[in-house]
Amino acid sequence: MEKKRIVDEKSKDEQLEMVREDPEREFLTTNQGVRVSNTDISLKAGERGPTLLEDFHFREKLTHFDHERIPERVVHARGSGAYGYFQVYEPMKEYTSAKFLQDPNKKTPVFVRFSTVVGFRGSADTVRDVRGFATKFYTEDGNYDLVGNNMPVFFIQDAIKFPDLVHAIKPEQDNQIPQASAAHDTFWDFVSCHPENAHMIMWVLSDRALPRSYRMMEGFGVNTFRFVNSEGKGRFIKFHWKPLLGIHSLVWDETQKIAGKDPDFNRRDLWEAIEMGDYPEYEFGVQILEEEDEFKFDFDILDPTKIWPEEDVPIKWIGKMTLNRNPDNFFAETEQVAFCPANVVPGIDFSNDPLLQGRLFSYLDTQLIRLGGPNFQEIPINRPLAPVANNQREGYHRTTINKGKTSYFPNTVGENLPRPASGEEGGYVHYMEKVEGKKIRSRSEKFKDFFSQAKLFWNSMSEPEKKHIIEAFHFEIGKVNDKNIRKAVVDMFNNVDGDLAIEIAKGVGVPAPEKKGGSPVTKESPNVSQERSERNVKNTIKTRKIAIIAADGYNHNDVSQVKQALEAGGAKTHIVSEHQGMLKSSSGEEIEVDKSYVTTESVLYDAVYIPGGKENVKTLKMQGDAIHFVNEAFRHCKALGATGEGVELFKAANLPDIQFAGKESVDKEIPLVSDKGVVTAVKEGDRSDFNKSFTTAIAKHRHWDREKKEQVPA
Ligand code: HDE
Repeated sequence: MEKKRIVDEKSKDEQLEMVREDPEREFLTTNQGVRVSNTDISLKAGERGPTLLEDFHFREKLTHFDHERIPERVVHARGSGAYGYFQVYEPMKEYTSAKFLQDPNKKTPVFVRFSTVVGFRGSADTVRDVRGFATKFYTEDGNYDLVGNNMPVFFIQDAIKFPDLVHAIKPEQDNQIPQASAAHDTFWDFVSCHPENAHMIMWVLSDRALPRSYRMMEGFGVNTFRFVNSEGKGRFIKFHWKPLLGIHSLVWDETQKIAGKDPDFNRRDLWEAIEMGDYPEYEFGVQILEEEDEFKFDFDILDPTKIWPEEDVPIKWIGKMTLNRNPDNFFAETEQVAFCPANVVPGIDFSNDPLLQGRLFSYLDTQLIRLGGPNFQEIPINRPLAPVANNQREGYHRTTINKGKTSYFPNTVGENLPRPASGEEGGYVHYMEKVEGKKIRSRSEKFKDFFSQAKLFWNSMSEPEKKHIIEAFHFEIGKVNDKNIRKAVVDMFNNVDGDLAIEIAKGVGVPAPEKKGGSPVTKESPNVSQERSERNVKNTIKTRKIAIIAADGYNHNDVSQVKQALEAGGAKTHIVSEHQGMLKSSSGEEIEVDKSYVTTESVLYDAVYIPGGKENVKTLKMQGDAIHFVNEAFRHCKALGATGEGVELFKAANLPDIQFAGKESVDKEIPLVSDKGVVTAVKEGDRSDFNKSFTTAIAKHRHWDREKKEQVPA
């Protein structure tokens, strides 16, 4: 029954209907199935008397409640999940025997959990952090978990350092401050003591740490794995997820405001998109490396602080994942799901990446305590679709009722079943890697190059991205109280790029390094930049949110044409006004307000549009909230559009250095202007040209060329 549910594609309404029709749902019962006659008033000795111990319903209700919480994940505590399916494009037989990677007609069910790493379960979504991107494939060979992140490298090279890293980045020991943030002394103390962090820090301080949406971020397996084909030939691989909506981020000021205005921003975005049928899609890619090429690179391919630059090892896009169903119950599914990098299927194997090796131990270990014992695989979300048969028995919360006398192998009593499967029968056969070596606590020489790829990353950034990284350093290091730590960080990054170190030093009150340093690497890898990446799709407004700010007297012709065009492009629009209720247009039509200034904010939208209408704009000009809306969206480099008298609001907002449509001289009028993402049109009537320009401006996502306009009062 539960297995069926995972692949169940019934609509919400159909499911509700099923619930209503279920006769067993009608009456409230105790856990023993006894119908309850009153659940609002406890049993008492007299109307004003004490509560009686014999009120078994009261005691059961409270006891269950008292035990509702389970430990949250030690990292990645805050997450959101979704169901979907995966399909491969063509058989991958040459590289792997994994069955779910063979048949393009086959849909393999998946469950994905996205997460932040550092914050506790109740923290905000838009903090600067790595995002987890964990996928459970319910394959016919058993469950395969790809437990990845939205950044392709990691802080440390060996899992034995993980407790130190996490202790340093979590809130400080004495006062539990700060929440969900790296910007404090202990973390940067850790960083300055571990130069191997340098590359990952560049990613964490980049815009990658501020995703606009889980639907618009990449995913990476990070560690090096292996594909093994049916002949037993192995190849090294790295996994990639590419979002089909492109890779987009928020800006820092915006993330901080959203953390207060809507701490569930990313969670809500994922939920709503799926509810509305805008199913997130990601292509699945692999970088494949022949074993004979293992030592061909100037980095060690087992080092998780290094990428395999795509210029050296291209990505092969081999399939697509679609997320099309929200969970029914957050706790049962998203909270109780247990991912583990050791959950592999035949055809996928491990490498000796020392971070991966440690991860193989850690996940099961933590789940034994988090989910209360060794039987958590029986929880529906964790149960494989493939049949399970073994001799493991008993333990807390056992639900399987095993039949028969035997729980050992081999046996003569139970027909010697279940028995191990050979490779031909689908048994998992570990890759026969030759391993030889002295027991030693050491890493190979190439692991010691900490700065070359941090420099490669820096070289690959666009100018706005570089600026954002420097600003992120100013915030993060600026929050560090101990000046010695601030100085140590500056000196550490002097090994990456001398100019970067000078820029960091300027903002954090410590002297620049005495001698300008820097790695000699000049190579670039444009796809590590979001802005320069060929995967950063900028030709669609699908699922973008646009605020239409209006008041009574708005121009109905403007609103209906613009709204229709945006929605035809797949965007969502909200009418925003001073209060909820109805607005009356200049020609008498009415429109319903979706959000008021009290219930929303410009930071929750991708673009803002102001329609014409004399009275409309007269009112808006008097509303500080409307002006602030425009200013703030401008400051965050979002597309802004106005038609007719709406342009006057932009003028009133003093948007710096922007050309507007309208009269240029007494006898010359420019009907439409698109300037740095600010699109304005005058003249009544057809809005199709405006719609085209505005749509293009929104699709660009952000207009960095006006970012230096810090004089905007928002
Ligand atoms: Fe994890 N990690 N991790 N991690 N990780 C956990 O497992 C750990 C690492 C990742 O949505 C924990 O069940 C060690 C890299 C994700 O449920 C824990 C090391 C990557 C999730 C754990 C790493 C990840 C986790 C906490 C070696 C990207 C959330 C709760 C340094 C490839 C999965 C749990 C979900 C969760 C250990 C490093 C991704 C403690 C020892 C690298 C997405 O077991």
